[in-house]
Amino acid sequence: MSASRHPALLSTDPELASFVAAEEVLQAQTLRLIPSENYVSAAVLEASGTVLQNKYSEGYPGRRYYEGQQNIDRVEALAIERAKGLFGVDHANVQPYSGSPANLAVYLAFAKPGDTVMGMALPMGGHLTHGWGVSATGSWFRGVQYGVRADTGLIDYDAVRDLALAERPKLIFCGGTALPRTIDFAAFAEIAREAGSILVADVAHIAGLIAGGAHPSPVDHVDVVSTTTHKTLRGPRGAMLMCREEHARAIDKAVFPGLQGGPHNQTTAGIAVALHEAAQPSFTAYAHQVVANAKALAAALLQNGFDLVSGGTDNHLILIDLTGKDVPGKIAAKALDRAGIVVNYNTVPFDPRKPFDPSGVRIGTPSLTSRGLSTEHMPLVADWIARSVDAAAKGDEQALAAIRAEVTDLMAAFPAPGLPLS
Ligand code: DSN
Repeated sequence: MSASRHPALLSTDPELASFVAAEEVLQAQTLRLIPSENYVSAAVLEASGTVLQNKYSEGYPGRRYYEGQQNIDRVEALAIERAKGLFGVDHANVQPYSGSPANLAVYLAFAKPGDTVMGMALPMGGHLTHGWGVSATGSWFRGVQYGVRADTGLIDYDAVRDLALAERPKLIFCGGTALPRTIDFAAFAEIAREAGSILVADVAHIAGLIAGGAHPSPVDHVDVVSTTTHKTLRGPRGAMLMCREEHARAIDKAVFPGLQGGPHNQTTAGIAVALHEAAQPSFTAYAHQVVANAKALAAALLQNGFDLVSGGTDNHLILIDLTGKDVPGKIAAKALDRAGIVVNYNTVPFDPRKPFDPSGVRIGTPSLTSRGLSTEHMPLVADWIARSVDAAAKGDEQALAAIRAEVTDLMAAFPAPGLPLS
């Protein structure tokens, strides 16, 4: 870490400073393929570390329980206006601390404990908070879950409809964490209308693609849009809930005072900056490049003999099914990490293995696109992945070290936003 970058931290707490410095090096040198991660800009980093942190602001702009809100109100109002403008919504709440609290606030707004709620099963690509059993949402509510078809890996909309009409859930969640294909929000809306359910689109993974016009928007189809702000949207760790005016009061009451205390104002500032960045033409180009890179990477992986869930991707995310290889997901992910390629192991639909030792590896292109890699680099990335999985099967640490050197070399040529060392 350079003294000029974090001088006070370095002098007050050199041990902690050394961890941050090591993380800066790691993020600069590695090829980060976790699809829910990204690099924020230097401006977002700066906004997220300001004195706004020092304020308590329970309430909403103009309606606070604390004084001294002259500037905080302007920050939050700006973030709200930018969210409304970018996504074309009536109402935005920018206070949820992250995606799970945001989703919990939706339950609080529209359901009572014990009510039936519906979402995609976690091992099929859904999220814990969509009613999965080990989550509070699956134990305080009665979660019923849909999945994908075994033969196509695609959402089975007929099965979703049958389940919704049989169960009449209070809430239906669409969206997830390992879905490589476009979500048909209109189809979900039709199902939710027939079932009399509130429809929630959890677009955490694809919010940046939606903002940049690289994925259809759910806004005209759903009751509530829930999103984190730090994935493809490239903001700080936080979340937003957006809805039509008719649901605004219920959503705001659920976030505060229902679930949370004071908003994290420094994060709100970072969100405002990220929303401003996402409204620029360069972000539209970024979002489309994320998808183009993912499609090119998927094609190159198929050429290298990998099986991909659903056969490819429409968005930023690829789910590699290693069932046919000698190497399960966790061993592959750890070998890739040693090769300087950071991924996460993941269940695949109908996975015969356990979630902590599953058959898949989940990758995505948001971070590498933020560094300027383009479709021409994707065959090389696929080749590195293939060689790493092969090396993992053979226990060939030398091969992994050689790939790591190649990765470090390429990454040095593509500086990452917000990092001094790239
Ligand atoms: N953050 C989500 C993801 O990695 O997709 C999981 O909650």
